[in-house]
Amino acid sequence: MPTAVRGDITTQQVDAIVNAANSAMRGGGGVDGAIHRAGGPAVLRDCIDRFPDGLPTGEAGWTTGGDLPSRWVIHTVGPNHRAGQTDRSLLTSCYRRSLEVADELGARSIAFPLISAGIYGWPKDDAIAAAVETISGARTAVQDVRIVAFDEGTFDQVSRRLA
Ligand code: AR6
Repeated sequence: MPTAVRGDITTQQVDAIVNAANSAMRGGGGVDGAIHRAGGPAVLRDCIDRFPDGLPTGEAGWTTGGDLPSRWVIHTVGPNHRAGQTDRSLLTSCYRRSLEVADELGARSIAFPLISAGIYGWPKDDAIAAAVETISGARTAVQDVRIVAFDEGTFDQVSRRLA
């Protein structure tokens, strides 16, 4: 079962944090911008080296964490609900694939933001349900899985869903 945490994902003391990236994998706004700012240029360099053609929606891949407390950033591309990508299996795939990448890396702790729930406009309640269901149902060796909520209201919603 995941745990709910309130705060900024870039300060989490975990092996890997997950980035809600876009297919181009060259940075952006929201949590993506915060992660690139805190991780420094090594994160972008690694994105360019490892993902010259970007990453498809629903997929996940890793880079260094650069200057972050986390050793790795696992980048995943959520569906853009606002642009009409409403296939929920793409959203659940982001959580499943990120945990698979974490297992390949040997990560023991990971922190997720609410993928697609910001700029990509996935309805918050369902974004939380998708995160909790998929993480809870996944077979993974990761022992500490956190869902990081940026604001108090979202933290309360995630906590209620986990109760
Ligand atoms: N820590 C934790 N959560 C955060 C933080 C933070 N520092 N900053 C934002 N959130 P979003 P998306 C929350 O928009 O919807 C970018 O431009 C935020 O409140 O970051 O998947 C990418 O490059 C929301 O609940 O990601 C893509 O183009 C959640 O993180 C696009 O945005 C996700 O919001 C991806 O949009």
